[in-house]
Amino acid sequence: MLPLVRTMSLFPSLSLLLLSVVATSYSEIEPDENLPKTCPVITCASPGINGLPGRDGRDGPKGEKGEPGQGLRGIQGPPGKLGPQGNPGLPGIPGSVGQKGDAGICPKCDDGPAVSERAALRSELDRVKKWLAFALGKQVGKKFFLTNGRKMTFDKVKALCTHFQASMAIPMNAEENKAIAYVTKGDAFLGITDKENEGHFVDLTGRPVTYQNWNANEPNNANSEEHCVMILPDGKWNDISCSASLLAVCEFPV
Ligand code: MFB
Ligand code: CA
Repeated sequence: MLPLVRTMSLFPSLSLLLLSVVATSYSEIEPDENLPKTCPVITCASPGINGLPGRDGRDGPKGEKGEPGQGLRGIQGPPGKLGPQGNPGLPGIPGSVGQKGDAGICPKCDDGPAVSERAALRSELDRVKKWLAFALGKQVGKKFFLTNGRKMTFDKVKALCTHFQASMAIPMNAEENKAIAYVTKGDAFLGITDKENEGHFVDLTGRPVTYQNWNANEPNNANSEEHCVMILPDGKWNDISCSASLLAVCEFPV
């Protein structure tokens, strides 16, 4: 059975007839008070043209974050301003040895001993050193230990060695200790004390002494007044009063 609208579009005269029938039928009907007041309008025609666009709707919910854009990178900006000066660098490696210079001119050198005379003086000095080593002293490495054979207090030994541009003897190891005992045959002051801090023995510069060679039961600080150190004939050490009178022995740089 074809739908009504379709039938009517196929037979326009029929559609007029039908319309007139519908209109007549409605005009003869008395409105029933009880019936709802509606007015069905049946319009049968070809579809109308589209209406105007509706008003914009409300904004929808915020969308997901998009992928980074593929736009072109910006052009490189200008160089930044100069930074603060850096710290001085480490010293460079030493340069190579330069060429030998020309012979120097020394206007006063002519007054001094000639080159040959200087050589003679050096060998004489070496000979004197050997005499001292034979008689009173002993060399170990760069130290020459010498005694003047006299006894005196600690402070006087210290002053005597300083006067001769030397230092009181301070053995740094067993070999030096043995040389000092050999030169003095014992009973000599060493340049070591615990005056500043009882029981803490230091050299004349205040540095703790690493090499020590104490006799049995020493140091004992007898009578609480033994703050200097002496070397015994066998090379052992004993703490002793600084006012004792003992041999002077100094160490000279070779
Ligand atoms: C002590 C010694 C002290 C004195 C005393 C005569 O040793 O520790 O320094 O030399 O002898 C027993
Ligand atoms: Ca002692």
